[in-house]
Amino acid sequence: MEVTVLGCAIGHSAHGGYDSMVTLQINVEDPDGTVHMIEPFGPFDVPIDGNVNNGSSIRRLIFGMWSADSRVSVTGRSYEWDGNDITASSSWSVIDHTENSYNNPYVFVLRDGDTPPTLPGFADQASAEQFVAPYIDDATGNMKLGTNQAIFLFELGASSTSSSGYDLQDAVVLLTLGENLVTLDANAAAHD
Ligand SMILES: [Ca+2]
Repeated sequence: MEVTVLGCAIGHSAHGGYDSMVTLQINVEDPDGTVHMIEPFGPFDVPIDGNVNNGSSIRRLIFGMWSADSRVSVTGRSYEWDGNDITASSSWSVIDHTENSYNNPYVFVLRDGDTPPTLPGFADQASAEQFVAPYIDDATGNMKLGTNQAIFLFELGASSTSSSGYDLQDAVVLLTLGENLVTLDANAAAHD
């Protein structure tokens, strides 16, 4: 499978303003309930080493053989800074919620044909719709994805859907399943 961070936008005004750190974990659940936790971007629990909120799109390929009826999900977590040494792990703590189920108010999953959310980004951040724009069909305004793809939109800061910070683009992650590297590369090239 291929996991691509299409972008992140979450920050805080405290301590002069800073970008929150975000870590991600991929979960593959076998039909018998065994869960494989994969950390393709660095450790989920160590934000200074696993942070993906760094302004760049990051793509990782994950090799593994899983049965066709395995369930795949993505877990996102954000961290806040205490104002001390920004490079020290001890200065970062988990923001109150970590989201790993999908299609709850804080994790929105987009598949082919779905309508992207129209929420504005918090402050001057780009909106969720702008993050997924390369995957929107101009004619319909709906998502244009392969049957092997899903985009996970995470809200990792706001604890209420009525908060102005609720914008569903704190992390935007594209998951693409493939039988082999060749099909995954062909898929990625189509969006270069
Ligand atoms: Ca945000």
